[in-house]
Amino acid sequence: MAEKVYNNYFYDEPAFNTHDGGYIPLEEPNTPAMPLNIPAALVPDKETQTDMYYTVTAQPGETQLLPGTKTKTWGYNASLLGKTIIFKNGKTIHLHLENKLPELTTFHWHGLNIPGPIEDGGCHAPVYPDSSRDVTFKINQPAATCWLHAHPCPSTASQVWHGLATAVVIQDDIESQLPFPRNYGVDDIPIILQDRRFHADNQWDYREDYDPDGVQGPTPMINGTVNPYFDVTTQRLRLRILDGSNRREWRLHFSDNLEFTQIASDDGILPEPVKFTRLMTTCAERHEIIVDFSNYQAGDEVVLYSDETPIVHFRIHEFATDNTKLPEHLVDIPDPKVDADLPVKHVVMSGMDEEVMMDDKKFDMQRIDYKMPLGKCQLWDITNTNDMDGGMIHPYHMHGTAFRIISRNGHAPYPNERGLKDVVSVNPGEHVILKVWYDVAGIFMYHCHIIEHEDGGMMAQLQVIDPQNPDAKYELMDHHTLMSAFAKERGVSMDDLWLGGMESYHKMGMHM
Ligand SMILES: [Cu+2]
Repeated sequence: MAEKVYNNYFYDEPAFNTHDGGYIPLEEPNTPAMPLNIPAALVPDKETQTDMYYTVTAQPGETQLLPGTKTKTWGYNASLLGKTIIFKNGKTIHLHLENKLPELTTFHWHGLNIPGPIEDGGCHAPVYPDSSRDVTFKINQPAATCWLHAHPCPSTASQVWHGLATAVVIQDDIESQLPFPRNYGVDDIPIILQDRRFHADNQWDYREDYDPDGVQGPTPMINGTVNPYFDVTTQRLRLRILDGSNRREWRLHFSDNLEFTQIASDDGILPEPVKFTRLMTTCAERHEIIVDFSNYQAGDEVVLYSDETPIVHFRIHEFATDNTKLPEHLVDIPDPKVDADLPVKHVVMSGMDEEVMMDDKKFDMQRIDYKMPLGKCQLWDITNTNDMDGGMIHPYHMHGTAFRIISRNGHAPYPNERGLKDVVSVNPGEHVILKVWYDVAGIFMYHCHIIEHEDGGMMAQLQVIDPQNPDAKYELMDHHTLMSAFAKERGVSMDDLWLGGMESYHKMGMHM
């Protein structure tokens, strides 16, 4: 039987972001081709049999993105984005988190099953300028491509836009036995998809570009490179694709309709490899794919597109023949039994622009919206009620866990959604049923990952309660404290403070 190759984008076409009035199409940069930036792996301060120690520094810098003046950017241990951080499953991680930026930030470990709200690094764990925070947690999850990004409410979107996002790779003994390319930088590379608008003197201007439905720019920026090419020296190439954009959906396909194979989703390897010619990714999702260039030869070029815009040029060089075949079954996926005592939990994402809400409320840092017990599995029904002009797709994300997708409007999930996920994009009018369980206790956020929507209040938080310690107390920050700190750091009064998400509350007559 011929293997199935999927060649559509699955999502509801009328809800693609291209139909939004504020949509900004990508444009092919009119600048010289540059080698794709491959972030170096961050070197641990120390590593033992059981522990890994890292210093992660959020810092300002300047990056040569276009010819001429460098762009002012932010990054982690780098001027833009960051070094790739490697964690090994089973090890205890000790992080020294430093902030060299002019304003407060947080270090959110997107995709890690670690306690919240402090280790998780959401809005309750600020690190102020010229100060640091130390956190320790144990990695207890399968190999995956996760990421680190800033998460200070309500300025997450602006800080990610300035460059605070980098890949986090979890390694384990199961992945290392599978026949995947894993020579980092050679045949195993991150592909961080972002888009920016360059203003006068090659600078970014978040406020000028602000859109409450998500900031976009016309220039594709891949791993912090404009107009990149990559030199292919192996027959098979593994791409760890991360949609690190604030708003943009990427509809990916290669020249010649080249087939590729997805091997992993957000939080781990898929049960079976899935073949595609087209793949749509929405904000914060990860897709690991293997591309096989056996039909090409030295001197050829294969182009990765999003819609009609070329975004990465793969220049083919001599390579050794590689006859590796992937097994039909890759890994087993955990599938806990739903606890009969827990009712279905409903979550509704509603509104667009400033009206965005979750369960008819805007986010409040001091409010616990839901409680669930540690270690028990519950069905969550996630709905998107948008119905204006085709509506828009909201990528729903949960901190501190990975979930399984059970169904979309009663139908099977998409073929590449059978593994562990922490982001699921929900079409307008759709009910997506998830199996949700937590292996760690604490307070966790859940929200739309169009980052301006989360800053604008399409976010809530749950407390996962450990029955051994039901009265655990958590110190929660509040918006006012964080906003006062931002105002002080910028030397402005509270009345003159501008942070993207604030307008979404003010225009709805709400306080943060
Ligand atoms: Cu949204």
